[in-house]
Amino acid sequence: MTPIIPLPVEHRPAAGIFHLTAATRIEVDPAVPETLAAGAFLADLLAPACGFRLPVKAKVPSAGPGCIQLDLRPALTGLGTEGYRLAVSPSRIELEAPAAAGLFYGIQTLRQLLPPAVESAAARPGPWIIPAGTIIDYPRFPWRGAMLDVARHFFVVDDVRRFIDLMAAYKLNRLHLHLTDDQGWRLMIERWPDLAAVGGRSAVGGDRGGWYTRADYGAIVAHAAARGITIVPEIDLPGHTNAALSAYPELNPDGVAPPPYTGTEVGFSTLTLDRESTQRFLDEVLGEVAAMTPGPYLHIGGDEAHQTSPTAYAAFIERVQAIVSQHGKTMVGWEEIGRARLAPGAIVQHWHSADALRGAAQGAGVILSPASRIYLDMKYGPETPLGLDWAGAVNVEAAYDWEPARWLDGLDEAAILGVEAPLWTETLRRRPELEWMAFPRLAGVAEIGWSPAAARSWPSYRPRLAAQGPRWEQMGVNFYRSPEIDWE
Ligand code: TNX
Repeated sequence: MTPIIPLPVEHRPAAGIFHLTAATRIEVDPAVPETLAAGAFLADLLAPACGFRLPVKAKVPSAGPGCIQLDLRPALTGLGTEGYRLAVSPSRIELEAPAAAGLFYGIQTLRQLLPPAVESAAARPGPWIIPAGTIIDYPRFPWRGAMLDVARHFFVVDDVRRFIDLMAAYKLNRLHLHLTDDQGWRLMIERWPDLAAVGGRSAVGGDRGGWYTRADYGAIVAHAAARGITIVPEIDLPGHTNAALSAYPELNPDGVAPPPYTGTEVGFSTLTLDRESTQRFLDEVLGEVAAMTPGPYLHIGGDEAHQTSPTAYAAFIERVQAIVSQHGKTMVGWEEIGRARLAPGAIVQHWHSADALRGAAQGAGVILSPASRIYLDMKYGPETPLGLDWAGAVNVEAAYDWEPARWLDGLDEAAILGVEAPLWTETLRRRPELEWMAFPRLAGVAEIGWSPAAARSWPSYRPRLAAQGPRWEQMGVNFYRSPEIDWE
């Protein structure tokens, strides 16, 4: 059976092989834009390696052999909003899904059924063979995410696009961007332009800073959307705000802006709620970010506010919660927000304590990002050069071999929205370093979020992961060849 990550719900191999050639057609229903978009995406994906671009044509009633047929079937409700059915026979391929996301995910599966050379950027000879069989597939959790910290070190739009492409290949659907922190503010806010223009200049270690213009952010959002990924922007409040405080003196109680910060300590900065300028800042900044963001979520941080008393902290989060809701968004925050009074619909993100249970007790949904398992910035082992180790080393097996429903004692599985793997960048300065920390571990997180719990196991996963190696080589991914895996 062809190795696929994440493991599909049902995979029944059959006899025979489909040969994809320059004569293969992609058939869609031109009246259904989702099928047209999926067809174009598939043709574009295959073109570089195949050296030909498959034509995307209107489906004809008596479709002959040699076609890949894409169908939107809203009646397939049993597959949920993201599922698909993929049937490969020697003569044709049928991909059907109730919604656009499923078509996209079916294409990602098809991609892994093809030889690794399909990932090549240059034309290769093939043969482009796909083993016959039927796959029925849908995700376990609706939230399958990664987080990228572009605040400690800044990463240009192309780096983020590439990260999105790699996420999409494993059916991840949320990219949380940690846009602000003590060391840098990375998004232009027009009513507070110095947040980026001044607060965006710095980065950890005195490295070059940077920020996204509105157009940059829009480009990231659009690239993600075309791959089924929702951008979740984070404005970290009330702590982790030195960059903002350094850009606007009036945000400081003493009216004096602190210098930019390039170290890696946490928990020393805070905004103060009882200032007129803070209130205006919160409303205008969150308002602009909400307006720029088509997705329903606004992450407000809330972590490690060590300079804020428990009462002031709760008041701050509750005020922010009201503003987020006024701007029509769902509030997401790190687990600490469970200490505030949460409104219905709030989402808490567990990272290392039991605080998320306090959120869940109030009805909040929970995203699991346990640092000791899926913090992609943790070292793989004591010997690996990059990363931090405050949560311990996280090798490939540890990142994969844990069960969300059993992670937090007392957390009902129904409250779990899914998993998200954060990639903090205190020690990571360039794209190849991001990739080295994310891969292979992020593939395992994708499987935890997608595949049925009962079907998952480390012995089943290990060889499937090994089979990703040649694909990543073709894609030029700088992955860590962990000695835990017998790489192909
Ligand atoms: C804790 S996780 C943090 C971040 C650091 C990270 C490093 C969380 C909500 N806060 O500020 O970057 O550890 O691993």
